[in-house]
This record gives sequence, structure tokens and C-alpha cells, in this order.
Amino acid sequence: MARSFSPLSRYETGEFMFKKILIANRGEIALRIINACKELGIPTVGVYSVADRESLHVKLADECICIGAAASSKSYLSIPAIIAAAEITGADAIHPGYGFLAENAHFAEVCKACGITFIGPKAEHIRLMGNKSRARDTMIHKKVPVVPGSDGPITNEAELPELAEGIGYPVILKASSGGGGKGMRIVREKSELLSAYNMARTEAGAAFGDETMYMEKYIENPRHIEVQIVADNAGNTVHLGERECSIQRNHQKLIEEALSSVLTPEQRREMGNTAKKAASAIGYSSLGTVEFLLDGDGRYYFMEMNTRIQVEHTVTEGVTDIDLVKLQINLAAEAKLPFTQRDVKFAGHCIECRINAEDPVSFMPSPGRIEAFHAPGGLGVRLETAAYSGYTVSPYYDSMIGKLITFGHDRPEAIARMKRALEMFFIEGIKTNIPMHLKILEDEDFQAGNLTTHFMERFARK
Ligand code: MV4
Repeated sequence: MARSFSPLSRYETGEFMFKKILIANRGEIALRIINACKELGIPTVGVYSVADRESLHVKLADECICIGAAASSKSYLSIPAIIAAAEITGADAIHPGYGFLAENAHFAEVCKACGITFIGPKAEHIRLMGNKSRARDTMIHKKVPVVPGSDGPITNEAELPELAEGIGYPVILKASSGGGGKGMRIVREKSELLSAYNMARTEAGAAFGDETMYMEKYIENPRHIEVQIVADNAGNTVHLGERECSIQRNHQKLIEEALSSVLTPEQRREMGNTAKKAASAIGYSSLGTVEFLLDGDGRYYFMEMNTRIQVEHTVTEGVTDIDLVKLQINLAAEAKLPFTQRDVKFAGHCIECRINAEDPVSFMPSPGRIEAFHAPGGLGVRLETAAYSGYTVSPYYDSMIGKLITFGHDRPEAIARMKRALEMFFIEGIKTNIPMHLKILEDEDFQAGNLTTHFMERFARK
């Protein structure tokens, strides 16, 4: 969309800057980071598994090193392979992207011990926020609103009924080391409590090696709204507004928007200030996302904090005109925030559709060779992808092959642009969820902005 000149989009490097950045990731986010580095004038090192020899990040990085076998555990998750690649190439910083090692506190510590800057927050903050129960207790202590629930982890299963009675049914049992829905059980009555607890515990133990559980009041039909915060190491914290992320399936987001169409400017300011308080209370620096649940009565509660750049950062970039990856790199290089809260202005509306290589009916992954590929474009359209005609989508990694982002002066214009952009997006040879996105855009509730985390379940039944 048309914009007046913004100095924020022209983020320059600080006095101290990295000599070379290694990108410990693949796919569209690797390209996104390469783009930021090119604009900052910083050389890049790409790392790749044997399955990614033909990937675009290998061609676009200044140097490349193969770090192992196709399985992530033997390549993109291999700390020794990645540190060795940084040593060999002389990279003085590592950008982890999202997923893989992005929220691995041990990896951040190893980087530091090797004299390499981890482009992200301090290891202690990754670790704190990775423990959902400790994060919750910290937020209670700092007077950030949380859902009513247990004080710390559940220590004795005999206390379960009394705890649930006190909170009031329905309740939700959550794994301390969880996230993404694993090790979680909704309990609607006392008779289900003990078996739900034991099942969730077993699941959590197997998935995270930690059976610690805590309990919360279950919020029915909430919206998932998250606030982007940015913080430097001089104690300045600014929020960049919220993202509406309710449209998800099996805890995988499908569509995100900025800003949310339900928050008033006052609610935005309040939620933004709460997110800033959550971050500054622990001395956080770097980018971060504070996730909230918003209930039907307009009350909001802290859920968790993500300590990485997120997939959906693009919609915040769209409405603020701030390059979050360049900012993240500068913050890791100890730059001060180049703007204050008052400088942050929101303009227009931005929507992202995640394009997955999957069967639109069964939602099963659909890897394979892309025989033909035509990218949409035009005013107000941004495509983030590493796919191209002739590229083979690997079964080894996530099925997300791109993100289609549209801007408009308002939500209806962003939706109209998304519709026509999806219609001109041709991907042949594999199945994608483009038809599903087109159907969602036609949905009355979607168009009206009636979104909750249960949107997709209801949509499937329509
Ligand atoms: C909740 C909740 C309702 N009440 N907690 C899902 C994953 C994890 N981040 C926490 N989740 C939830 N926690 C209380 N007290 C509903 C969910 C939830 C959800 C949250 C955000 C986005 C999508 C979701 C889908 C189902 C359940």
C-alpha cells in the first residue's frame, strides 16, 4: 500500500555489527534472513542437509556447508554440526529462524561458550519461557493477568479434585514443558479428572521427558491474540501491536492477521502495555511474542511467551513498516531500539495465508516435485517462499511451502487481494491447501471477523 517515507524501514547497522551470519534453518525463513543480511551488507553462511542440495537458500547464501543427513536430528538439530560449520566459515553469529534450535536454551548457551552470538534472547529467558508453569508463576508475581489456576505445578494427585473444585469446571491440565497442544487435557467433570491427568502425564513424559503438570480454568471459545514486543539491552521495550491467530487446526496456524478487528485502541494499548510489562519484568531483550487468550467478555489472559521470530511476523511488518529480522539482528548486535512507542504507527490491514503442501481434504502432507509454479503478485501482495518450478518438496520437513501475505487500506481490501492472489497462484504436481484458503475467505463468519480457536472445527462441519 502507499506509504509516506518511514525511517524505520531503513534500519541501518549499528557501530558494532556481525562480520558473517550463519543461518541455522532452511526454506522460506532462511531466504527471509538472507534478504535481511543482504540489506544490512552482512555475508551469510547457509547450512543444508543432503535432502536440501537443490534448495534456494543454498544458492542464495554467500557460502554453504552440508551439515548432515536428511533427518532433522542429524542436520538442522545437530548442535555440533552447526557449531562446526560456524567455526569453519568464521561466522560470528547464528540466526536460528523458527523451529529447529530456535528455542533451545542449551544451543544458545553453546553458542555463547564458543564466542558466537545467538541472534535471539538470553538462554535464561528461553529456558524460563520454555517452562510454561514457571512462566505462569513469574507472570503472576509480576501482576500480569493469567487464567485462574494452580499455584505452580501439581505435586500430589490426591489434591486434584479439590484444586479443580476451587477453580471451577471445566479445567485444563497442561504439561509444564508443553506447548503446541501436546500433554493437554480438558476436564469437564470430577469423574474424568484422574484418568485425564495420568494420560496427559504419560504423553508429556514421552514427548518432553518431563511429566510436570499444572491446571487452569478452561476458557471456552477464546480468540488467540498475540502481541509482538521488541526490547533492547538498555531496558527499552516497545510493542508493535497484536496479531489475530485464531484460525488454526491441530495447533497449526493457517491464517493470521494484523491488527485484530475486535480490539479497541484502548484495549490495544492495554494489552500492549501488559505484554511490555511481561517482557521488561524479566529483563528480556530481542524480539518476543506474548500470547494471550481473549474470552467472549473481552478479558484477556497471559498464555505463554515465544522467544523467537515467528512465522507470522510478516503481518506485523505489514502494518508497522518495520523490518523485524533486520531489527532482531541489530538488537543482537547490542543496538538500541531506533524508535519509541510513540513512533510506532499502524496503517492498513494485513493477512497471511500459510500455503502447505497437503491434501486439502485429508490434510495429509503431499510432498513431491513441483511441475509448474506461478507466483502471484501485484499491489499489496507479498510472497515468502523457497519453492520454484522443478523443486521437490521433501517429506522430511514441515509441509509449509510458503506464506502469501496481502495488505490493504482496510480488512475487506486485504481479503479481496488475498482472494485474487490465491486465484492466480498456480502450483502443479503437488496438492496444496490453496482451495481451502479460498473457501475460508468466502465464509460469512470469516468475513465478519467472527473468529475463535474453534473456527476450523465449525468450518469443517459447514
Ligand atoms: C487454553 C485454552 C483454554 N483455556 N488454556 C493450546 C495450546 C497451548 N498453547 C495452550 N492452548 C490452549 N490453552 C485455557 N486455560 C485453549 C487452548 C487452545 C488453543 C489456544 C490457542 C490457539 C489454539 C488453541 C486451540 C485449542 C486449544
